[in-house]
Amino acid sequence: MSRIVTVAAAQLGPIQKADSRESVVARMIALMEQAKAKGATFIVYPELALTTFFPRWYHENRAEADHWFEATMPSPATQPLFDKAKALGMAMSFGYAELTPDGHHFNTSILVDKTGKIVGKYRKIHLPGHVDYDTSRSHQHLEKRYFEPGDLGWPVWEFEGGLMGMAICNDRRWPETYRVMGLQGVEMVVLGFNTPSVNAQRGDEKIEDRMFHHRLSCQSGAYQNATWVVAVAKAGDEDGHHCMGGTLIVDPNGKIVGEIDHEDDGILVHACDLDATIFGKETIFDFKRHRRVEHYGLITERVGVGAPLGK
Ligand code: CDV
Repeated sequence: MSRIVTVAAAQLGPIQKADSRESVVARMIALMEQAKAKGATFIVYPELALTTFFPRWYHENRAEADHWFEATMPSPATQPLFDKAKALGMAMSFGYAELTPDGHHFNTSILVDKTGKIVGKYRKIHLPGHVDYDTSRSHQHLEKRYFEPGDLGWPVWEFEGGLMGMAICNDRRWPETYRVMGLQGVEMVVLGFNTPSVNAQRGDEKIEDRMFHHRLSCQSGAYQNATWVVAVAKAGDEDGHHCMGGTLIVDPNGKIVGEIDHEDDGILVHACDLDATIFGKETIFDFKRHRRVEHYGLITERVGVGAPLGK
């Protein structure tokens, strides 16, 4: 039986603060129709797909940020997206800010099957940035203020005939993200990102360097775990703050098989053969034969290192 998943990486161009959820959902539906026309059966949208990247905006009163969050999913504004996905028989994944019934805030992604049912949820674990307003930065990145670290780990799901996992933006830079899923046999990791093209703490860093780190992270995660990686950007200028693009799909050999070269709404479609993961999983990255867990204790015992010698 064929194990091809034809996936559409659905990049969103900028979303301004003033843009409504309804207007964004209309753009997502337009991308879904394009994806369907190109033969995709699974569409992946970015992190915090429904709104601007609001953690760049500081609210003294944290609760004032709650209007960026969804208290239900589907919500009235996203119901048309779920309806369209069901009508087209399209599975999907997208990110949003989640407010739970008991008042917790997460940066969340979901997996939705072809019938429109939510079958998987992931809450972002590696939250970058800071809690308080930071005058030393060129811009704010307040994810640690507005979100709690995810509490669901990195499960994988049987989905679309394979083993699927999710991550969100900064997670893609951490080998632990992929390895925890790799140890469950993951065959495709889907993730969305909002990456400012300027490093708030290092203004001379070039966008080329930031793209290099993005590709390096996704490619190494794919290769070292013999998995497909689908990474989807929200790109372009949001109210004067620029996010880089770089939506791409990486094969289980770590090679980029396609990349979007603009910063607008657009799709990248690729027929991903899940059986292409088997060779790596049975040879160089056959974890059960080659891993030496007796030497890995520090990975979970210690969070970080002290100051380097000489400081
Ligand atoms: N949304 C993110 O997690 N962005 C981070 C930035 C702040 C470095 C990223 O890793 O792309």
